Amino acid sequence: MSTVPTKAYGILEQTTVDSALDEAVEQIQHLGYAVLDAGFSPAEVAHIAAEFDTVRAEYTTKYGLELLQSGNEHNTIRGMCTSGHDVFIKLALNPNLMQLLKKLIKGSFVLNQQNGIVNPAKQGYNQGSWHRDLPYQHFVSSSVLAINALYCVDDFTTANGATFVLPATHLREPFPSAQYIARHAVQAEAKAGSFIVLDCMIYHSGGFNSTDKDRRAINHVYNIPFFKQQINLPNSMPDVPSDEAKQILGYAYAEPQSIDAYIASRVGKK
Ligand SMILES: O=C(O)CCC(=O)C(=O)O
Repeated sequence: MSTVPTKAYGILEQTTVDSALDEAVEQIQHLGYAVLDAGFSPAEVAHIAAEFDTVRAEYTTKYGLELLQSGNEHNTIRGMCTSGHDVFIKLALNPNLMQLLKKLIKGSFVLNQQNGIVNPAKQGYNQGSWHRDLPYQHFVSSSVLAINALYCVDDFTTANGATFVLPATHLREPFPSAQYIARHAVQAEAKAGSFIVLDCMIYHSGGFNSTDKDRRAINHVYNIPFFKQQINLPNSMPDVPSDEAKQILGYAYAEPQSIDAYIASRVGKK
């Protein structure tokens, strides 16, 4: 391959970036995905992995494997931040991620869901199909509506089914042709302790895990407050200290239960 040209002509405007964060922002805007380091020490990465297994075991005991299997829910752990293990609330408020989201989403954003995801060894699973994270939607938006930050509990490798993305499909309405998919799908490898950050309108799919070990991840969908949460998280979460955390976790946006409650919520607001 010849070297990439550095000269240009006819340019009136150019984006400038001076940090890894800005590079990730630019890549997500153009291609729909990027990898972001969460900034954890190896001990913190290991702690999250251990807590993941504890919560998974508690969740499976609570609901029962048979029941979870009957709804194809046995590879998903819903609402990890409601588990009582504080590390998942901290993960949902990760400072590097918050900085990135503030650059990508105009105005406020809310955590829509935080779900543990297991890509099981040699089986296939419910995320192994192309989808958008605002599923069933065939429009594009001039500004970002929602972002999925998929935290890698384990290294994501080609062998263990690292996430496939179809670059730039957040910018076009239809699902692309089989030919486009075969030619342009990219598998996003990433180290444990990273987030694979996706514009929620990009088509993506988990890959097949051909290793002997489950591949674990935790998805975090954040969206503009116009959309409701997948599950009402504040209802089953311990109280959180700061007002900003409350806002991001959705305490401020539960819909009033009645007109009376709505009117009461407006009192004193112009
Ligand atoms: O497990 C993966 O690689 C993909 C997860 C996914 O598709 C999702 O969180 O929407």
